Amino acid sequence: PPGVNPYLQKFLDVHSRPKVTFAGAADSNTFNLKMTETFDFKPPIRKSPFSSTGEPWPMPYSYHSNKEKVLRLLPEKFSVKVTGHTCNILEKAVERYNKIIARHIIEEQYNFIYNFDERTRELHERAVNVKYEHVTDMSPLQVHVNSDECGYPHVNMNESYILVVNGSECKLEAGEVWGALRGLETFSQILFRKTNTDQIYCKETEIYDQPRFAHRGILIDTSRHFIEKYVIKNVLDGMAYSKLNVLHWHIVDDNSFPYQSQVYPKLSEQGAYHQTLVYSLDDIRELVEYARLRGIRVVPEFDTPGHTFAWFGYPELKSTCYQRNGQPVQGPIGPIDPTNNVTYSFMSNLFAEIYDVFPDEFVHLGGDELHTDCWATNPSIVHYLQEHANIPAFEARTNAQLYVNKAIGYYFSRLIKTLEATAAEKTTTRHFLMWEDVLKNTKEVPAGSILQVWSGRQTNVLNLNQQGYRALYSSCWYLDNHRPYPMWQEYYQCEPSPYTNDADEKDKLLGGEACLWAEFITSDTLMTTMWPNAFAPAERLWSPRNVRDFELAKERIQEQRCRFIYRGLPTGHISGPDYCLQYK
Ligand code: CP6
Repeated sequence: PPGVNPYLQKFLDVHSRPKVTFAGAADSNTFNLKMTETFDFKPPIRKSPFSSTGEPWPMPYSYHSNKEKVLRLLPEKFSVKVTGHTCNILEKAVERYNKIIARHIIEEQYNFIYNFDERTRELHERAVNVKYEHVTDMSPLQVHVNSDECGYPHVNMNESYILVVNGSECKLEAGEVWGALRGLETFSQILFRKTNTDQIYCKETEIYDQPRFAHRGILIDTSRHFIEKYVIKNVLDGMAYSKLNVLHWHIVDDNSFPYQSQVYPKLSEQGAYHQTLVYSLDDIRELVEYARLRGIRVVPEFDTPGHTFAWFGYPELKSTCYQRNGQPVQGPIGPIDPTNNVTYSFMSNLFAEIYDVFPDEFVHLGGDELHTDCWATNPSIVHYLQEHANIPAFEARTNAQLYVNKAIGYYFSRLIKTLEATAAEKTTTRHFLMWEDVLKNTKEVPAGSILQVWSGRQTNVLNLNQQGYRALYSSCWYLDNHRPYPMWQEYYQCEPSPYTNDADEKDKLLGGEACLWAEFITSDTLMTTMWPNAFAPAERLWSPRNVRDFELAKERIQEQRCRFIYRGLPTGHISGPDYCLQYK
């Protein structure tokens, strides 16, 4: 066709090439290469070269802006003034956001930014669509925090804030420093730059904001592939830019044990892929502090009794399973032995160390995907559980699933009692998260536990709640599970809550997590697989439940992707052809 895009022409030319023949094929297999994609010839809307039209992601609880009235921020006159309580979290955040807001000024990179042709300028201005007729200068941003709390973030932290930018004031007010962090992020997002000038602008804006859910998480898995420390920091930056507040660190699993314990060094000596592919306790402290400064909690997961092949630098923890011929199964395979006293003293010592490096009140104990076939084959385990836990031995033969579920119940109630006592000895408190599997068919899960739904739908949340447990939802946000390519719209449409009433919802569904399991990602591909897909759960978990129209969200999500690129975070495409202008 006339005027065809030259890139597309290359694809079309494929049809006129000779057919590809495979030499040696019996009956001369011939392959026709086919075009299956249909292309939309509309040129994409050019975004701001500063990847910004000043629209926030996730959408605030209440957001009003006035395109008729814009304010000009002159970097040399602008400053952030802390007028209320301050502390190192706030001071460091102000430093970070100053740099994000005026990086081009600080780094004297004007030339990268202002060299745009007329067409780019016009398209940008059309996208921003504001009137520059009544411009006034912006006053310094006053940040006022009403409390002096400045410790470690927690599930009940107050993340709400008010942000007002108009001709007479520019003010961010928050009850706690956590709200100030979220508000500074929003402030940095509603600024945009006028093309071909060095000026930053902001529409007159009034925001009242608060999260829908308290627990807005991302799961990373450092067992299947080792994830470099700097990549984890990138993840934490991306989380801060998206108002996500829990890093669920699935740190060990069958494939490797990169947690370098000092009390039990053989765990990583024998379980890590390599002695350089470990996280020392200092590495962990560094990451936890990096997260804390961004209002992000780090919840470690030490998954037991299944998914533990990498733990058997201490073979005494392992259950022996037997084959039909009575021979024991060799190798690391086999869950942790729930009937051995050594198991519980080991866990107590290990978790005492874990509590030291991970100050979060929550620890994830795993409990997923336990295979049904080991414990029932071991006569001494079956005998022990009959004696000590009243689990009928005949069920081991007649109903393997029921048997293993009851056995998990025994293991977890004893493990949790042990780990609660360990916490008490250290005069600290810990609550426990587990995968939903732990609850199936057993009533032994201690009340107050939080269960994470990863395979079932919202009805599983209801079921857990009816049995007295609070829930986290993840099923629809398996970010590694996309085929043939990610569709942010699907992640975005997912509604985690079975409730329509806020009070029930807040009480029973703590929030959700996007899970990025690492079988098929590495340190080098983690970021571009996680983002932009995790933008979708980030908005679902922060914004009110009626913010769910992806037609309305698509411009903003594109802007968020470009914002990440502009801030230096590797980020993938928004399910299809698109682009961001990049500056290094
Ligand atoms: N590892 C662990 C995994 C998964 C789970 N636990 C998993 C299961 C199914 C899918 C993706 C990941 N890889 N320890 C389940 C919670 Cl589709």
